[in-house]
This record gives sequence, structure tokens and C-alpha cells, in this order.
Amino acid sequence: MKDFKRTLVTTALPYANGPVHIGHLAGVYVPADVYVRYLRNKGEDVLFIGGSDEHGVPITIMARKEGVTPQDIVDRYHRIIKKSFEEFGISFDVYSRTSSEIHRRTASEFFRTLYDKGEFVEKTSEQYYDEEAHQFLADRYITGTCPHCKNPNAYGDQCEACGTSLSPLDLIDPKSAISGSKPVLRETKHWYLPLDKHEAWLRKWILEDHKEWKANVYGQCKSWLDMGLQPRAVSRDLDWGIPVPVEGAEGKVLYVWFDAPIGYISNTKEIRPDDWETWWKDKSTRMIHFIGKDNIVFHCIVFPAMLKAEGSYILPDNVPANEFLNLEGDKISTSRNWAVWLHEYLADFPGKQDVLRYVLTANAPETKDNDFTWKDFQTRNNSELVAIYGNFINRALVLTHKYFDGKVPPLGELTNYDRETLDAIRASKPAIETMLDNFRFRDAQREAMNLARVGNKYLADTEPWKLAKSDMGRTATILHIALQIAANLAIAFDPFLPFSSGKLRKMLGMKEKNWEMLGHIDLLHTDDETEKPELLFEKIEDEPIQAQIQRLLETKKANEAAAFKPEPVGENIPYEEWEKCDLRVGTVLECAKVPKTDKLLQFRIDDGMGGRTIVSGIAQSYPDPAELVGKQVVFIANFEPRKLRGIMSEGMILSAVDADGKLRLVRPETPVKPGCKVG
Ligand code: B3M
Ligand code: ZN
Repeated sequence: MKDFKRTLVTTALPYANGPVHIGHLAGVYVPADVYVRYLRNKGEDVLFIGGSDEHGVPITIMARKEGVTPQDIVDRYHRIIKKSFEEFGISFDVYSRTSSEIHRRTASEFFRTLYDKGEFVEKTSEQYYDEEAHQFLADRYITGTCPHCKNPNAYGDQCEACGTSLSPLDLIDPKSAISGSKPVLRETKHWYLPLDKHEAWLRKWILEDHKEWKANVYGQCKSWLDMGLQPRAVSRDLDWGIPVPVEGAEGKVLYVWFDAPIGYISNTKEIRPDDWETWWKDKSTRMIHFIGKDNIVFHCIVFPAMLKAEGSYILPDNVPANEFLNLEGDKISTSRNWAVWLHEYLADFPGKQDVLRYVLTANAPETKDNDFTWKDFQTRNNSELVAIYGNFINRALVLTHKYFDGKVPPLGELTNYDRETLDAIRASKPAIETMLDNFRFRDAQREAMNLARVGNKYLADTEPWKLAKSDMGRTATILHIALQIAANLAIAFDPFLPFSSGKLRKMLGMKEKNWEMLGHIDLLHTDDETEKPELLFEKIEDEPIQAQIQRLLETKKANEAAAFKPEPVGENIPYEEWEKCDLRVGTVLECAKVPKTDKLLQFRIDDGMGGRTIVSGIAQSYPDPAELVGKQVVFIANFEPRKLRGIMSEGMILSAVDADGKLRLVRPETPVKPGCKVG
């Protein structure tokens, strides 16, 4: 690693158009916070920068839908997001926002510098304009028919039915989402960052000089570079954002992805007005961007190109982007409410921030997408945090209070097993450090948990509670060692589980939490007082877990119902064809499952003509066939009889297929005489 004097850590600025969920936490904010806490505990000079991204089209769409201003929207969500981060212990030095005045000025000046240096190219192109609303339309504001799958509700940037990315000009019958009118093409001028001109140095900088970047990041950059970079527009026709600071650019704002990363600079200025430049321009500063995989191109290619074009800034040293976290096997989605929202989690599991931090790190999507499940959450809490770490700490402290009045007992003569155990403690520091230095947070946390395992096993093997009856000296030594392990755990876990580590340090009477203490076996001294132990973690029962799973099942059902689209209507048929079909009403006399089948029910129907048998494939929707007896059904009476499982079926019973795939029998609204015609 190159020599550096300070580390600037940035985290992606979440859009202020919704609260934050576990995917955000797992992908970006927990790993960044673990890293920052680790560096701080090492005594390094660190700045941890966060903030809300408050521009962009989706925020304006939401405001319009709700009939409020975009500022109202971002005020609302900025507050919620900021609070969630605070509650989960994400220890930002600053959490600001891109609607701030200092940001407007900083981004504006940045643009102007590039403009004055001739770093942009200006291009005029034709874009859709809404003549009723008097404005150009962002891609998302245009809907129309998808040229590929004919979905009539495709957006100007993407068809969500077939997944194709589109340009507004691809849409058949485009419509403005604002006024509903047909938009017209009009010329408009924009400024472009000519990424093609930056390609050569970017190639060298990333592909040759940063081979150490994570494989997922390096790979994505390489494929972008191999495709060849194109100029990218850095302005938009929109009335929400930072005005383009150029004469004749009325009605144009900076593209949200141009101003957002500059937010890192503005937010640094906000807390370090006097030396912010040291953090951004001094070569001995190391800058690390924590982001999710969908932001890689902006942080590894576009933003570095902007910084380079400006000329006085440093470039990021590493961009340890994560993949995505799924929830119970499905992609997290705000619009489908398929998420665990942080504020809701805390309402359901008050005080359990560290449990979620632990589980999210244990399952961090570091190299591939990963899955969060409530069962796994419960298991990790109960069989790792409670059964290993918590149990060990509790035993060590309870025994210390029972036999030594809560005072750290003296260390006597050591056995081989004691020595091996102490060696394991000493070895933990370099192991955990290497992992943290390489952004391998799951491995690092696992290593810390292994140390707790060592402690747990040590007590289980040596059984000091038995020895206490015969050998107090030995009991003292064992508990002394156990307490030193506990003190080490308080240091090792501090970056990951800051709340519990704080609690543990307090119980152990530890004043400090320097990382350098890790691996030492003299963190506590004989006769130091410990506090009466409180449980570090509590068992989570099945009930609250079931409640969460149930809530998700309900969400899924509601989504399926909302997503329901009737099947397309079949080809027209002439009247004579329809006439051939003889539909009748009958009353169910008997109904039972056909043995050895999953789907078939055998009906005996009173058809007013002596009765008939019909076999119907609806068993899965009617698990209790007896309840159908006495009900009326509609059936095709002249359907050619056919044998099903050896039973002659004389007709076909009609049912509707509901959105969830369940079949529902069709029947007259009030009972009619069996044998009546339907038509
Ligand atoms: N707001 C996109 C996102 O939340 C964007 C990140 C900006 S980082 C400068 O995924
Ligand atoms: Zn399509």
C-alpha cells in the first residue's frame, strides 16, 4: 500500500425519495462504517462523508404525483434517512444534502471550471417537448408502446415488460406523462463530457495501475472500457436541480449524476471549511468510495474523468463496490415494497441494531448477490451472537462475580492449553487486519467470532465452575484468561458491533478501545473491577420471525394482484360457433377427490335430466370437496364424453382463473332449476 497520511471515505448518496432498507445498509453503509471505525480505532486520520442525493427526475415525478414540491419530498426523506443512519450507528462525520447552498455553489463552480477550460462539447439534438406543459420531457416522462414486445406502457428509457432499454425515439405513439398530449420533437442544446477523450488514461489507470480492485469492479470497468466510451450529457432540460451556470442555459440544470458526486466535495467543505482541500487535493490523501454495483461506472469512470478534467483533484484509491442483497430470494424493490425498511426494523426489534449489522455483514454481498432471510437472521442471532459470543461473555463475568467478587483474578501457572489459547488471541490481530485492509468484512467478522468460539470452548473444556470446589488457583487463572479474551472481543468486534462493544467495555471497566490493544493478553489487570453482567444479546423467538415472514407473504400477494393483467382476448368466432356450445346449470350431488391424483375431482351432478358424472381438474383450489355439495355449477353439457383416470366424464365445469392462479367455480347469482340453459 502506498504511503498516505489520511483517508477520505465516501458512501453513495442515497436518493431522498424513499427511506433506506437493509440492501443499502448491507451494500454500502455497514461496510463503510466498519472500515471507518477500524481506521479510527487505529488512530488514523479519517473523514467519513455521507449525504442525500436530492436531485433527479424520480423525485420530481413523486412530487407531481403527490401534488407537493420536490423540496417537500427531499425534506421528508432526508430527515428519515439521516435518522436511520444515526440509529444504526453509521458514524458519519457529516451527513448533508445536495439541495444545500454550499453544494449548489460547489457544483456550479465545478461545471464552470470545466466549461471555461473547454472540457465539454456542446451538442444540439432533437428531444421530445410537451407543448401543453411547455417543457422538455425527461425519458421517464414519456410513455408509449414498446417496439419489441408491444407493451403499451413502456417508458422512454426502458420497457419494464420485456426489460429492453429504450430511447424515447424508439417508442411507438409516445405520450407525455405530464399532460397526456403527444410530444413533439424540438431542438435543444446540451453539454457533454467527452469520455472518449479520457479513455486512454482511464484504461491505464484502472486496468494496469489498479489490478488490486475487487474482481467485480475491475471486470465491470473493463467491459465498459472495451465497449468504447461515448460522450455523456451532463445537463438536462428540467426545473429541479442546479441551474447550468452558462448564459442562455435557462431551463437547464446539471444532470443529477454530474452534481451528486460533487456532493462528496461540498459535504467535506461543510465540515472542514478550512482544510477541505487537503482532503481532496493532497497526494497523501487516500480516497475510498463505498458504493453498490449499479454505481460503478459513475465512480470509476465518469467522476474520475470529471476530477481529472478539473485538474487539481486526487482520484479514488479504491472503490470496493458490493453486489446486491436480495430479500427471501427476490430482488429488493421499493416500488413493490419488497424490503425491510430500517425504521420499521427498529420498531419491531428495538435496540437490536447490532444484530442486523452482524447478519448483514455475515451475508454481505461482497463477491456475488446474496440473500437475506428472516430464518437466517434468527439462526445467526440465536446460535452465534447468543450461543457463542454472548454465552461466553456471560459465563466469564458471572463466574468472576461468583468466585472473585467481580474482580479480575490473578494469573497463575499456565498449562499447554492455556498457552495455545493465548496464542490464538495473539494471532487474531494480523488475521483480522489483513481482511479489513482488503475490504473482506465478512471474513474479518467471522474471524472475530472465531475468537469468541475459542473463548467459549476454553471455558467449556476447562469447566472452572467444577474446579472452583477444589482448586481456586486454577479457577483464577482460567477466568483471568477468559476475561482477557473478553477484552479482546470488545476490541475486535467494535467496528462491527459498536453498541454491544460499548456495553461490554463498560462491564469490563475498559476505558480505551485502541485497535493496537488487540492481541494483547494484559488488557485487564488483576483486581480490576468488573460490573455485574447484563446479557449482550437475547434469544429471538419464532413468533416475531413468523410475523415478518407473514408480512412479506402478504406483500407478495398484494403485488401479484396489483400486477395482474388479463390475458389477451382470443380470435373472434362467428355466432354459429358459439351456438354450438350448450351450457347448463347443475347442482352438485356428490364431490370427491379422484384417488391417487392431485388435481382431479369427481362430481355427480343433478342436471335435471337424470344426472351425470363430470371429472374436473380443480382439486388444488378446493381442498375440501365436500363443501361443494349442494352448490350450483355451470357446465358444457354437449362436451364430448371422455375417460379420465378410468372415469367417463360427461361435460366440462366452468371456472374462472384468479390472479393468483386459483380456480373459482362459475355459478348463477341465485339458484336456478338444474338443467337450465346458460347463454
Ligand atoms: N443516488 C444512486 C443510488 O442511490 C445515486 C448515488 C449517487 S452517489 C454520488 O443508487
Ligand atoms: Zn417491451
